[in-house]
Amino acid sequence: AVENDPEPDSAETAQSEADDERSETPAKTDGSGDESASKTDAEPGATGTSDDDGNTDGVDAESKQRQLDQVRENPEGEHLTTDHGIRVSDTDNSLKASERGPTLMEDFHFREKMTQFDHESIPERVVHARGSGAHGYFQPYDDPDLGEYDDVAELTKASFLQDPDQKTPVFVRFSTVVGSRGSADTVRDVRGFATKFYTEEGNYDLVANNIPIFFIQDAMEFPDLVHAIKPEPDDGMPQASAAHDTFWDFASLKPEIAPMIMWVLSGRALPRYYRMMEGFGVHTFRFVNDEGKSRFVKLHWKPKYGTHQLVWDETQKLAGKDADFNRRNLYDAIENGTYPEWELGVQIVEEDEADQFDFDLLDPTKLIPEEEVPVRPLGKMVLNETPDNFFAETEQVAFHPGNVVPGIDFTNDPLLQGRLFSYQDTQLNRFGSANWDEIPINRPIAERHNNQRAGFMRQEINEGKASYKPNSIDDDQPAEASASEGGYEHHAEKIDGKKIRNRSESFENHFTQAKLFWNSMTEPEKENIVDAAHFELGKVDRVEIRERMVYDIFNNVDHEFAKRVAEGIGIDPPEEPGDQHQDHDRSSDALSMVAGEPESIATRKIAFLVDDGFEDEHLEAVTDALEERDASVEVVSKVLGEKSAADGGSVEADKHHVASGSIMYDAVFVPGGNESVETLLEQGDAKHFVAEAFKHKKPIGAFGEGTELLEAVDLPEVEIADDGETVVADGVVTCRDGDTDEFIESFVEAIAEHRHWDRSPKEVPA
Ligand code: HDD
Repeated sequence: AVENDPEPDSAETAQSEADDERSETPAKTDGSGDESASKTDAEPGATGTSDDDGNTDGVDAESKQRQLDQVRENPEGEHLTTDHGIRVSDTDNSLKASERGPTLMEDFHFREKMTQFDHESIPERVVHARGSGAHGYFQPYDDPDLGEYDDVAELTKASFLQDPDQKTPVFVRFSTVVGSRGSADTVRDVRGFATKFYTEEGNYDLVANNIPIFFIQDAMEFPDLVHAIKPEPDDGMPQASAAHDTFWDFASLKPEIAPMIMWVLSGRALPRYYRMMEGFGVHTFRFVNDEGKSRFVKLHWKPKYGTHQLVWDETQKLAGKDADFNRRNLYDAIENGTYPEWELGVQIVEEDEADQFDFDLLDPTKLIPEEEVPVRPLGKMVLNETPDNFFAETEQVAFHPGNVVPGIDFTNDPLLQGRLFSYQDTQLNRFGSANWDEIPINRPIAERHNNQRAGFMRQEINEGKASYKPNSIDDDQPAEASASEGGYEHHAEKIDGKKIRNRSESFENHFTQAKLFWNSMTEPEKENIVDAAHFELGKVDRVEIRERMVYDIFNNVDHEFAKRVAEGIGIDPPEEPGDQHQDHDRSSDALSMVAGEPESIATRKIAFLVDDGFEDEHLEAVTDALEERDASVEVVSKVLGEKSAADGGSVEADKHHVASGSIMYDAVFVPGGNESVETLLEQGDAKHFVAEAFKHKKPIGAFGEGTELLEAVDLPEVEIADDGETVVADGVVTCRDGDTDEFIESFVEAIAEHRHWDRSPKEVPA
């Protein structure tokens, strides 16, 4: 094979380049040149990479990428080889005893290729199987607004939260919970939001969700919850959905689930994009400072581009037209340079103030209203790089809430305590080895030295004779680290009690916060919750389960809500409120996704409906205005190809109707042009596009003859412009023959609203 080599030196060159890179980026040294330096004589956590911006000791935004570079493989310009490096001359024909004879055992290439293939699937995650991930960095703010606290160091000693000049690499995986690996992205479900911070003090995993509370209070119940919500065990149905008897049977018998059910029936369970959802650590954790002082904290991610939702009808259509909708948007956003971004914030509660709430801080079914304890910003996270290989990175990344760094500690939340066991255990099932932490995506950047040095698929070659402590043979190395040397010390909480299998009385009030959530919703959001309950319970065959949900759960949340649900699912509405109902009118604005101010239109995607003969001037003016504001435009037409403008220019259609739909866009615009609009008027798809956008409460704009398409669709109670004035009606912005600037200003305002929730589109067929 070497004789036929087109570039005889290429393999050698690639190898020596890789070696050069390796020697430039010593990911496993402490930078001192003295590779034998132990934690005892190194600064805590020092890993010794310095970046181009002059970041000194410790990690920088690129540290993880440099580490991953060492295992990246690129076949460009190379020959095909076996796993053992033997060049392959023919990968299509097995070795046979004569042309039409049997395949020979001796064919090592056939056997290797087939064995690899037969073994290439690993168990999917038992929950959160469907997901997508990206790389990025976290950076503390320069001057965070911490209220009565002076600085972050007063709160926690965690080093990655301190220095605004230091960027810590992260890998984030978003997921749905219930569906299998190949299920659709847009189902009604909680979303996982798991972040691995590769800090200089070791990996910190913040394994969060997009909902701030959980279904159950004790990890002991987790297998029951998951068995109930997963496809039913006899027929394996339904996929990726709670809408079936076993889930609602369980829910109707577990009043502690009430607050979470309200969130899951709301738009929070239908995030518009991953980059437009909040994240929550859920449990109360501890921040611990240098002096050992501990405070309770709740961790929050707040998205830069706002918290937004899809609507139910849209999610179902998307599941068919683009099952990868959220995954695709994550990749597109990063590749277009509009990087997803979140702010990490923290609610802080002094230990001696923990009793001020009417719930227990250790109860994971409760949240602290943001109006009572503000969320203090600590820093920002930016995702700016998509993985090179889905399996190696997104599938093999493995999180564990037990991965914490000094300055972050646990509480006795019984759900958290159980998670601290479950994640390590589940990784053993997924990887078949305790060495899952050695896989490149899971490897810390911080140095690792210990006496664990065997097991399946061990990668490291540990030097030295003694793999035990204490030892005299290897000078008792590696040495334990004191707290001042970066050693993790658990917060010394005083515990005094009887061993007991019970639940605290302070965990008992299940309905106050469910009612708080209901009270905080706007009327359109309430309507969505009621519609969702109709769908979910409408799929439940057993009447007694539907009745229990309405009478025992919803009627204790809110009497009116229970009646509205009952009406849609063939149950007699309850006559009186439930005996545990909490008659309060407290609310929290932070819980609504609709209340609040409109935002910028940056990163929104607007469809332009166009055919031959469109008015170029309208298209250009509106495109420029939207792009100036960092929104993007796609031209949608009946068929792909070039569309000619009335005045001779042209534009290329980005999408055609069969493969797209209004569901993939944030807003729609119809420019003028006699011929173009006449063609659109003959297309059911174009009319459907507008009607559907209206039904989903999206902003719609039309200029010149484009307004005729809107008239033809007959949008209920919507005034359409018929002269030079721009008319704005419920997010529908039209102008027949006037000033484009005025039209654009109104259209941009309508897009900023995201959706026009007060519209009632129920009579629109789409
Ligand atoms: Fe969990 C995965 C988040 C409760 C047991 N969980 C998993 C993932 C996320 C969460 C985001 C996906 C990680 C990834 O992308 O690889 N889980 C949560 C949150 C919870 C929670 C926010 C409540 C506050 N989980 C929870 C409990 C248990 C588990 C109570 C068990 C006692 N979770 C698991 C697991 C998974 C998992 C079985 C499956 C795959 C994995 O861990 O790595 O161990």
